[in-house]
Amino acid sequence: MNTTHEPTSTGTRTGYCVCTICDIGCQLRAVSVNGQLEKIVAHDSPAVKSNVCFKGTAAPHIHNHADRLRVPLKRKGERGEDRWEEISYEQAMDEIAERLRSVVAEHGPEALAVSTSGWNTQTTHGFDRRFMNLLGSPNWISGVSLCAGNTAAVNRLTYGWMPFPDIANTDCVVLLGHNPRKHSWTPIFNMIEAARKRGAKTIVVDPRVSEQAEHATLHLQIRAGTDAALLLGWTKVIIDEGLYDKDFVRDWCIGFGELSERVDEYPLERVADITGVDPESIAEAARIYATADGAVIPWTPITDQQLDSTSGIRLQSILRAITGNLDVVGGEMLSGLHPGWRTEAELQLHDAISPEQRAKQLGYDKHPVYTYRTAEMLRPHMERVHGQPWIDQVMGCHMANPTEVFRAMADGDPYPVKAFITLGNNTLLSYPNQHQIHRALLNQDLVVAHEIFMTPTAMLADYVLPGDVFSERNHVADSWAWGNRLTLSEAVANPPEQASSTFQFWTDLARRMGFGEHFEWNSIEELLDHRLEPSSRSFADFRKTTVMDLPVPKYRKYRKTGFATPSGKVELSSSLLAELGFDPLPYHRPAPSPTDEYPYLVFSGVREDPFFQTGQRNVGVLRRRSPAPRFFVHPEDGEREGFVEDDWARLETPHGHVYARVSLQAGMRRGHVRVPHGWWYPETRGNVELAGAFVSSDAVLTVDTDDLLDHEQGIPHFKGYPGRLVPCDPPAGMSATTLG
Ligand SMILES: Nc1nc2c(c(=O)[nH]1)N[C@H]1C(S)=C(S)[C@@H](COP(=O)(O)OP(=O)(O)OC[C@H]3O[C@@H](n4cnc5c(=O)[nH]c(N)nc54)[C@H](O)[C@@H]3O)O[C@H]1N2
Ligand SMILES: Nc1nc2c(c(=O)[nH]1)N[C@H]1C(S)=C(S)[C@@H](COP(=O)(O)OP(=O)(O)OC[C@H]3O[C@@H](n4cnc5c(=O)[nH]c(N)nc54)[C@H](O)[C@@H]3O)O[C@H]1N2
Ligand code: SF4
Ligand SMILES: [Mo]
Repeated sequence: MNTTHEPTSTGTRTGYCVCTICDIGCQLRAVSVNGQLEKIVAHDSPAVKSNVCFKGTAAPHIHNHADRLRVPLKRKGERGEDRWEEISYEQAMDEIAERLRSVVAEHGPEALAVSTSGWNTQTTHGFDRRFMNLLGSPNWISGVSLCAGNTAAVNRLTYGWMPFPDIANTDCVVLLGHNPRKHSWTPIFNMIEAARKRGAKTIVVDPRVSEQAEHATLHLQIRAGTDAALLLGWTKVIIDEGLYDKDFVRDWCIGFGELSERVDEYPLERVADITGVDPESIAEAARIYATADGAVIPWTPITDQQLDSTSGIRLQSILRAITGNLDVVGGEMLSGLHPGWRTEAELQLHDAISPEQRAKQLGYDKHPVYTYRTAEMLRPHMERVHGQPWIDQVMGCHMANPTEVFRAMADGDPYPVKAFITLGNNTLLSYPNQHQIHRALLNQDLVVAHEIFMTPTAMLADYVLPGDVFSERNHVADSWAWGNRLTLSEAVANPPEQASSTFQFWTDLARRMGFGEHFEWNSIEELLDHRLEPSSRSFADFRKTTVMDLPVPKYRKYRKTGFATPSGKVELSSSLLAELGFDPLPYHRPAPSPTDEYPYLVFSGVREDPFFQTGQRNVGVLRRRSPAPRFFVHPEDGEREGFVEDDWARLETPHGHVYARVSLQAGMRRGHVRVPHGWWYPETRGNVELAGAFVSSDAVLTVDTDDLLDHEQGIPHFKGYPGRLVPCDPPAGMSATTLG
């Protein structure tokens, strides 16, 4: 193995690091002593010094954790038994290559699937896709398919780009269930706070009184899962009252007439009925938004996880456009690419995989919106406007559909997928239908996990490779081709024993698989030199001169280039959706309603301040802040079901059940239950199956049958599904210390 790090041996060293504990990527300063991360200190620039949360400052507890994986492990015994043999990195890589070769020989290259969200491994420099494209597999999936990745793909349908909100200059912020807090997406929270102080209005749409709702100009306490209906109502008010930007609509939009007809189907009374919000407040919110001097609807994961997700996301795009907020100060910036930087998409080599293999991508036929199929249709328009054919915004623009991949892994339908590599992603808990994912992993000939801790997913692997962390690798963070900022991240510490980067993993695997000539860089620094080449500077130059590089924004760029859509205009009625056989206009699709048997509307996916997604339950300083998972209900609902604060409950849906403590919260909308994401119990490893992966994970509650997936993308529905709460004892096998 080539070492990818400059060893940092003795003495104290301070560097700029981009934190990857969550996906927002604050730039911090990290101090190491004798090659070990000592502490995180605030940034020295006043502009960003408050962009740090208590997870970021806990980095030394994570990076120096006693449970950090240090050497490659090979499975002993049955899959999932969690018994291991330590082996050398060379042996692990030789054996992985050998097994992958036999899977490909037997089933074809499409039998390899890869899952990575890329945030925490600090991107793979596109090497995962590069490897797969050279091999011939299109089956790359990611947690970003439930997050900003799929949002980016859907935004591109309407105007060819994923916009970034100019919160710093805006007059109005709309938060559709998005709830940045002091310790959750801190930079966005800080920006919203600053905007509020300047007098910007905030509109919060949320079934509960969230932290953001408490300070909002207007809070619409919506019924979960009905955001698309609400936005159809807003659009109708804006059109009926003539509050749209007539010049922009005339000159730059197509399909306004069809859109007007569609929203006529959603008069305020109907929208009020669906959403549970009174008609006056719906209209008032629409007016505030449309008449603001610059307004933004920042990306939200809420509409990424609903039955009519594509419509919900499209409606946000449509509102941005018809109110004249695209690519203007205080509106939504269409940044374009950084001219001095090679994007991941360039490194991914999407022309290396044949069109026939691309068409085998799982999801390509049935749920095509974020697959290669739509990317192929957008290709000439991307090239025309942005100079590159395969731009991959937020990694989400040519993914396979996870549900279809897990089905192929579990049942060989429509063809077998028999090798699975997961990097920095706790796959078992991170998609819907956990039982199917479990069967899928059990049915593989090869599973590799690249991880920093022994997660339930890693326990199901044949080989577990120890990963490095952000304080141990050099990097230039881009903004996933969403924004165009470049940010320095420096190695200040040494990785443990045989831990290494995902860059190294793909390079070493490619060399063993016979296409090493395409992985010619011998270190991350060499690769960074290559990526920075268009600006004629090396990584060493960049590091000497630049902490953060943010090109001066240019506005209304579409006047020169048009939009990157087939018509060159903003497509209010989407020609791409029509060509793919879907409704080209947005609509509301009702989700299953509560019943006598399952009387509550459950919404899952709560992010807790001390943890990122499924991580950090093993980090004492963070776990003590939230020792056990919690269901949140309105006090009246809680009392009716016989609960007092802190009682244990079992939440049951027709598909599964999970356990957590009950918290009574007056701010909850009645009839709703709020459920956290990502819980497992690392401390029960060895005593409870897969360290409690099935005890409290929200992925157990939902399945991904067709009736519960968004049509166009195949996105699962997490926001508003029927369930019931049953009093119970604490889950079996959990000790008092575990449960706090
Ligand atoms: N500490 C911490 N911070 C994080 C993360 C983390 O794991 N931990 N994860 C990061 C990631 S990847 C993401 S995607 C973001 C998510 O960030 P947020 O969007 O802020 O997610 P939540 O904190 O779950 O808050 C979502 C809000 O949406 C409301 N909501 C639920 N269902 C609906 C609905 O159907 N409609 C509407 N309008 N509102 C609804 C909830 O009541 C809640 O207040 O957080 C990021 N920040
Ligand atoms: N059921 C369900 N599924 C969801 C969601 C949900 O609410 N419910 N939310 C969705 C959303 S919004 C998102 S953003 C995705 C998030 O999905 P991911 O970002 O993939 O998050 P995790 O699945 O928690 O996996 C992260 C793993 O990376 C490991 N890790 C951390 N740092 C490093 C590193 O430097 N190197 C390596 N090799 N590994 C590292 C951690 O130990 C952890 O196990 O999940 C999505 N999936
Ligand atoms: S918000 Fe916290 S965890 Fe996320 S990048 Fe910033 S410091 Fe790290
Ligand atoms: Mo996310």
